[in-house]
Amino acid sequence: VANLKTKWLGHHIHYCELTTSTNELAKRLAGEGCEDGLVVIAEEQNSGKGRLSRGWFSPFARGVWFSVVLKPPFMPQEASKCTLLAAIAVVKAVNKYKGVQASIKWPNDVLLDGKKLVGILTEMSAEFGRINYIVIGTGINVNVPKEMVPEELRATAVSLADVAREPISRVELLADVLGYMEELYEKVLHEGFKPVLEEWKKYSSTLGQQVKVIAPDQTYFGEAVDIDEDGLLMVKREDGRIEKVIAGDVSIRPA
Ligand code: BT5
Repeated sequence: VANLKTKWLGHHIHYCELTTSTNELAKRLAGEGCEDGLVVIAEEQNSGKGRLSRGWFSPFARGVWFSVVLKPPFMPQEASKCTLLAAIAVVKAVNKYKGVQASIKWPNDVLLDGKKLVGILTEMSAEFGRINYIVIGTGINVNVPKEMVPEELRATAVSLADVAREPISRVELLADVLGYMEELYEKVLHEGFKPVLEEWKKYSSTLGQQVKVIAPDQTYFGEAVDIDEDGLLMVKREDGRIEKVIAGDVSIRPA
């Protein structure tokens, strides 16, 4: 990757033109004992994954579809916070382009003009209370022409090129994201997640919003007031009670 300024992240790259899902490939390579900081990139995924067995549309050469393998020393329950870390890294990188002001929708979306620009999927393998590895998969729509976007996504998906007022190099963008990821990850290793969670709040479009929380067992309205030290969203319900929302089983919508 040209322009890469990291000390270690992405110094080993596994590149392919086509794969099912870079997360699946990264998990396989991690299982075979690949190095910490391996980055798996594909020009195209024919079975890109979202959360809860949803899909991720990943057409050839139109986005940055990649996964990072990390072997962090922290507890398995901390792993999900890496999604927040990745989101900050992407927002910082894309916001350098003229005309672009993206923000983070808790927990794993980066939005631009209220539409989904990026999706992040963090997966983990742990054993005996320790992390073997985590895989952070990130998909950034760079230049997916409207007519190429599947009908059902047209109203909700956006590409960087739809908004940016300058050309975008996918390689430079990736190098930038990896640079920020490494910086944030090293901060976590030295100082814990606290400073990163604080930084996350600066880029969040969720906090302060009236939201509708759709959980499997209940639906309610409230105001997203904060995230706690575990990265859970804190929602103040109309009766004043604070509800902690766990990512994965809920959908958050502006109320
Ligand atoms: C996500 O899931 O947003 C996580 C997506 C992670 C994708 C990356 S790409 C590299 C790595 N390898 C993988 O296989 N995955 C990761 P979720 O919050 O469940 O959102 C999925 C939903 O987003 C889908 O059901 C669609 O509605 C929508 N969607 C699918 N493709 C999209 C796209 N390209 N742009 C915007 N929205 C999309």
